Amino acid sequence: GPIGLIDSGIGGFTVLKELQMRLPNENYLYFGDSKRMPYGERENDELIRLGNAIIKNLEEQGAKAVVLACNTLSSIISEFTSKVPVFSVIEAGVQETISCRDLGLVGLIATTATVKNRGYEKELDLWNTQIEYIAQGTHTLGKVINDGQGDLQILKSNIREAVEPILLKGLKRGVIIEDLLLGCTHFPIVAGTIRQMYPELNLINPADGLVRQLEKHLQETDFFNSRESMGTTQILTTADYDIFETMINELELNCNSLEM
Ligand code: DGN
Repeated sequence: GPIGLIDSGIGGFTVLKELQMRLPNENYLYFGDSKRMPYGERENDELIRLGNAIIKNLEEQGAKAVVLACNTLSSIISEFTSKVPVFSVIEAGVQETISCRDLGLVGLIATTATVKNRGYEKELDLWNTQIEYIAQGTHTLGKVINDGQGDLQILKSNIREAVEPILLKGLKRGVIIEDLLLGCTHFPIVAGTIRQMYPELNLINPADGLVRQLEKHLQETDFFNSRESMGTTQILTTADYDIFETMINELELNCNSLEM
């Protein structure tokens, strides 16, 4: 069966991209719930209902594993029930953080819901580190990116509004923040712009850790797809067909079908 991925829109494409590059023989089934974008502004009880319904749908289509390619959903992962293993970008993001450094302050930008749910902090607590996240939620950046980024100045001011408070909080504690975790899967799409604005920051993308985790899981179970041929990718979305099509081309994703 395929590996299922879930996001509220095109954000999960940044995870799909890494997966396709590193595990090209697998089949993928991507569910983008663009109609209900942004998840980051929704209440948990609604997110639980939406997430469980999509997981069930992917399972019914034969998914052998589900990747929550959305930090907002990952921040409430314990609320989901599934028959197959569920992978979280937050767990992967924390492991990526730990592989970057073992102490100090790390900047984190995410949706308002991810920050409110303390998704990253709770996961980090499970590890014995002296790392602390300085988190800043953004109401708008994910949506701006999902809508096609629009005007560059608007994009930049959204990025600035999210990043500046983190740098300031660091300075108030006498620390120059060096690492910034992109805690929403939409953000790596504009990593180039963030890098251009803040060349001194090392950007952490949870997708890198997620690919490693999933690869390990597939190797340890009998689910590893050892065939030689390229896998297939099916993409489903509940809205914004044109934006999906544009981003598939822009990110050069392998896509066998796009349906709405
Ligand atoms: N891409 C999702 C995330 O990683 O949190 C949510 C984006 C959104 O719904 N604003």
